Amino acid sequence: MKVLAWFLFSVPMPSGPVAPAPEMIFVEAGRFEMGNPFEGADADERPVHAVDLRAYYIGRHEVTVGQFSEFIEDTNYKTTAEQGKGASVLVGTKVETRPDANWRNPYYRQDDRHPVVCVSWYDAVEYCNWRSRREGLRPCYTGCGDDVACNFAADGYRLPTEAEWEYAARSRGKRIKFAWGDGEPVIDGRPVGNTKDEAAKREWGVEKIWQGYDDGYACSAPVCSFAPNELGIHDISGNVYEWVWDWYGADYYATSPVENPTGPDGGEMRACRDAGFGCAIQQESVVTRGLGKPDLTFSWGGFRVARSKTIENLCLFSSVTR
Ligand SMILES: [Ca+2]
Ligand SMILES: [Ca+2]
Repeated sequence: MKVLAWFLFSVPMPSGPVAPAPEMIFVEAGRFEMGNPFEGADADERPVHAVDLRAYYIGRHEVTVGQFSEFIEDTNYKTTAEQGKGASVLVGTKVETRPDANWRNPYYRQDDRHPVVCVSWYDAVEYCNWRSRREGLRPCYTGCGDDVACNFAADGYRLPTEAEWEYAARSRGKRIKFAWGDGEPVIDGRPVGNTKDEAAKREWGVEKIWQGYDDGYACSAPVCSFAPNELGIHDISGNVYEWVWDWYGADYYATSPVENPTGPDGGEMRACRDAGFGCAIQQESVVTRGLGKPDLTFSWGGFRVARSKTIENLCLFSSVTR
């Protein structure tokens, strides 16, 4: 278990031109062994257990600053950080909570192609519902605060479940540690992931890095800067942490249903996956579980979207999925 150091609003129907839909990757249905089969696994990553998933779609990349700014411009939504909470940011070798930190001001340079960060789980859910309405789809989420419900039969956007995230990150459940395989993030001599690397050491002076590996980015990288995994999904290892739908349950793997698990019925923490650029990725593999309070906001955490495979969206995605 890697503890991450630490209400929904009614969004009006959008008006104006419809922005391009997020690029989605089709993930075929299948069964896999979810959990950490490797030596040194944390207790919450065991037992390894069978999971059957129906087919779904997942974002080709993390939601970007450009995509998120369309949501804000359309709704005037105030993110959790902008409501006065601020966000945790990297200041030298330290993590500090700064009241003026938010997705517009993560304390490092970003442009529209970078993944949006400093967004809470609540912000991610609101984005999903807005995106659904924007495209005339049925929103998946109802309710507010800790009583949000997800309709997985809806054709709109939602967060992936923890199982969906892991299955996609492992290229349909392969026994691998990282999206690129088991070794260092280099394929054909080229870096394939934004990790806590030599660039981070140069920028911040931090020592616990992937020694000798240099991806060129001390903070976030533009999405799709590195090669995707076998399914065509970018940055599912590296760049930023990603919120998923599930409440976090430390012992959930022991009781998880086999068919399409969606996490515990309640809790205090939401699960998140992957490793941000600020984390030592050797300890943050595709089977490692993360968690945080749903109002947690930090400058190395964002999200990607998913959609259920429904009859309605089969045709819609035929030209943008593989
Ligand atoms: Ca890096
Ligand atoms: Ca990521």
